Amino acid sequence: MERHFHSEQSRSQLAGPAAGLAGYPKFDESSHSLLKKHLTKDAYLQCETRVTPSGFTLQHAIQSGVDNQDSGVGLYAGDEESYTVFAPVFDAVIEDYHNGYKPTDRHVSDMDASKLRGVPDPEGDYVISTRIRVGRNIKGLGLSPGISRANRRKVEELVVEALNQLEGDLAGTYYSLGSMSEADRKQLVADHFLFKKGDRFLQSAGANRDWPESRGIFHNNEKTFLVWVNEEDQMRIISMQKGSDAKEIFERLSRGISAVEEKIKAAGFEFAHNEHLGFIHSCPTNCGTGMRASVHVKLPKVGAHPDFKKWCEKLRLQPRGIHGEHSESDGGVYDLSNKERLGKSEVELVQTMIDGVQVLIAAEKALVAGEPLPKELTE
Ligand code: ADP
Ligand code: DAR
Repeated sequence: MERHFHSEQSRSQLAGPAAGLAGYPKFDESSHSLLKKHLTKDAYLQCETRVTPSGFTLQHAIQSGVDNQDSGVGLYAGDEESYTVFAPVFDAVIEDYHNGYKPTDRHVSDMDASKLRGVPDPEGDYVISTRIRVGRNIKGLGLSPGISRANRRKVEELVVEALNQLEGDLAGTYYSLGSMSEADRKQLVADHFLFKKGDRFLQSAGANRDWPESRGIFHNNEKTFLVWVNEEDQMRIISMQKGSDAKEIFERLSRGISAVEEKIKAAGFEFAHNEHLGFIHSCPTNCGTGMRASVHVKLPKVGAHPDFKKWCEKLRLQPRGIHGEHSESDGGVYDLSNKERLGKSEVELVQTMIDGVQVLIAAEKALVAGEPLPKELTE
C-alpha cells in the first residue's frame, strides 16, 4: 500500500498504525449521509493509514459526518491531495452526488455570459434578488478543513493584495473580521453580507480553527461584488443585485474572477484546478464550477404545493431558506438555485436556473388563476 507521509508537523495527529475496523465510525439508523453510504468497510481499510502531504487523514475528512449524523454529505477535503489519497471514498461520493460523474470524466468551464438567454422574471413581480457565487482556493495552500495557520494568513495576504488593486465598478473595501469597527460590523449585518462563524458541520470539519483570524469580507462600492475570505473556502466570489438580470450579474462575476486571478498569478500562485474536478473546493459538492446561481423568489403557492420538492428535482433546482443553507423559507419566499456544480459549465448551470425559475413562476401564475400547470412539470 502506498504510504503518504506529511511533509510538516502541521497537524498533531498522525494516521497511526493500522487499527483495522476498530476505528470504523458508528452511524445512526436515521443517518442518510453520502458518507454513511459510501464509507464501505473496504474503502475504510484502504484509506485508514493514509496521510496527505499536509497531514490530513481519513479521520479528519470524515469527522463532520460522524459528529453530525444529519449531514447530507459528511465529507470534506483538507487539501487538494485529499481527493486522490482518499479516492475510494471521495470518488464514490462525487459519482453519487454529481449524477454519475465518473473518475475518468473531464470537467469543462464556460464563463461567457453572452451565451445566456432570457431572465427569470422580466416583469419583476416575483424575483427579489439574484446572486451568483463561486468558490476558489489557491493551489498549494490547503483547504479550510486542513489549512495551516501560516497558510491561512498567506491566503488573506494574497487575496487582500489582489482585492486592493481592483478598479472601476469592482473597486471597494476589505473588512477584517478580527479588527472591523462595530459600526462596520453592524452595516455588514444590515446588508446581509457578514458571514457568521461556520456552522456545526464546518466546526467538526476543522474549518473554524483560529476563528476569526485571517477571515474577512470585501465588497465593492456599489455592494454588488463581494469576496468572502477564509470561510468554507479560501474565497467565495459573489456578484449580486436586486431583480433578476442574471446576465449582468454573471458578466460582473466573470470579470471579477478574472481580475482576482490575474493578481494571484502575478504573485506567483494559481487557483487549485484540475481537468477531472475543475476548481477544487473543500466540500466535494462544490467541485467543478463551485457555482451556485440563486434567486430569492416569491412563490407562496408553488412552495406550499405537495409536489414542490419533486418539481425542483425535475428542474434540477435546489430549494433553500432565505437566510442561507439549512435555513427555512420565510413568507413564501424561497432561495432557488442550480443543484449541480460538476460536469456542467457555468453557462449551463445559470441557464438551468433561469429556465427552471421561469417554469415555477409560470406554475405560480397557473395556481393563482386555477389554470393547468406548465407542461414542463406535468409531462
Ligand atoms: P452559499 O450560497 O454561499 O453556499 P448560503 O446558501 O448560506 O451559502 O447563502 C449565503 C448567504 O447569501 C445567505 O445570507 C443568503 O441569504 C444569501 N443569499 C443567497 N442567495 C441570495 C439571493 N438570491 N439574494 C440575496 N441573498 C442571497
Ligand atoms: N452541511 C454539509 C455540507 C453539505 C454541502 N454544503 C456545503 N458545502 N456548504 C453536509 O454534509 O450536509
